[in-house]
Amino acid sequence: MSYFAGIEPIRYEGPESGVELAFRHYDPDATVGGARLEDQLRFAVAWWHSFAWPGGDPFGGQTFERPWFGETMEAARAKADAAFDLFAILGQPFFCFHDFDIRPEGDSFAESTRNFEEIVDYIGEKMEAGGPRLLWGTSNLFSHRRFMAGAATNPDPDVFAYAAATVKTVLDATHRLGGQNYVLWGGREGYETLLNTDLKAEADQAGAFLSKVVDHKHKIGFKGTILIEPKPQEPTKHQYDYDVATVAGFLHRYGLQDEVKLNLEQGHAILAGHSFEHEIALAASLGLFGSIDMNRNDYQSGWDTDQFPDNPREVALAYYEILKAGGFTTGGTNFDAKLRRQSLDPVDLVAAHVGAMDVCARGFKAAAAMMEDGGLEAARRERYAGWQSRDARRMLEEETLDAIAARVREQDLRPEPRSGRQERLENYVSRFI
Ligand code: XLS
Ligand code: NI
Ligand code: NI
Repeated sequence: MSYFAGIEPIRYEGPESGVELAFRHYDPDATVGGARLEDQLRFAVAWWHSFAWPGGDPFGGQTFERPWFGETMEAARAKADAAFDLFAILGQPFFCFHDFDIRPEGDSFAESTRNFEEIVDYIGEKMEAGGPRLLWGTSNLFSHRRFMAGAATNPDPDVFAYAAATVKTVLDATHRLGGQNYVLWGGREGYETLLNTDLKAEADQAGAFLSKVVDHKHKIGFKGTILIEPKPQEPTKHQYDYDVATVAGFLHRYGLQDEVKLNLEQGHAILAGHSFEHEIALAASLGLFGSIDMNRNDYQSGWDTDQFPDNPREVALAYYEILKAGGFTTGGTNFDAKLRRQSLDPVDLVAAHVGAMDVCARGFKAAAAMMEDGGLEAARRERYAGWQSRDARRMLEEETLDAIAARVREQDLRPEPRSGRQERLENYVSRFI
């Protein structure tokens, strides 16, 4: 019997619905911003938090009792069955996984790989039977103790090799399953103490590793996007892929800026001291925007708490930047989010996703309406209008400091400060939420 027995597929019922488990804003077939909402948002369920996470925290272990827990192939298949049962209830178009989430660890690389391939085939059959598609695959290069000092950036070359072999296997499987992207989140690529760390050596190792991943992608003909997911700290004290700006610098340093894009997570942006929309806008302005993990952090705790989104305004501002960047191509909205550890019931897992999908739909509609209205862009254009003048263009392209100084004196320039109109723009946004 299904773990989710008794829970019907969720339907769109409109904003006034009194039914607890219903979509009030997410109507997959509605046209919003010129396309179907389902195709705009491209929701994905994350295998790890939803099906593999036992509910532990630093002070206590497992709280969830899922019938599929256990390190056997039988348990792994039962987990996949439960996952596809949840997918059928939610009707979302995508899911994501790490190798580690779907297969039991073996005694050797060869055995882990055998386990993995067998489950990948099992999942592939379920996908063919009408399940959702794979938004991205990824390798877990951080949970096993062999990776405690990093994967690509490990001081031990054998760990680098083990990690490279793992990524090859998982990238191949992602390709086989028709995955749209392959994600590399930094895991333990970072350091705990500078006292034992060679920054230059570790950066060069990471650059070489990523270049090999890109080469392999081309070799096998994978058409998806390779994505790096920035995060400033946790698990290591200092993660190398700190934020968008840091990763952009890294990609340019190793000549990978045209090969790799970014998967941005709301909670990671907050940990880095940025807003989510800042990270999206910056990535877009650098041509690096790829995909998002739409899970928030608790603003007080300073941890990557991975909660489901619940704030339409924040979500709207994020989607506004995504729409400005032209919307998703291979990317989508992954819920890298976990329940709170007291949320024990099967229905909690359903409700968490339903609420999150609805908040995103609501925010997205607001963002699309703002785009269509064009008020923010008109204000922005007006603010920068002076740069359209011939003098301004010539100054950027030709004039030396000497020439500029002479012109300022000659034209007796006296720049007049103008209002930035922040409150009026905030009020404007509020009209759409
Ligand atoms: C951890 C990351 C991780 C990646 C996938 O903080 O968000 O879950 O998304 O490895
Ligand atoms: Ni995270
Ligand atoms: Ni993530």
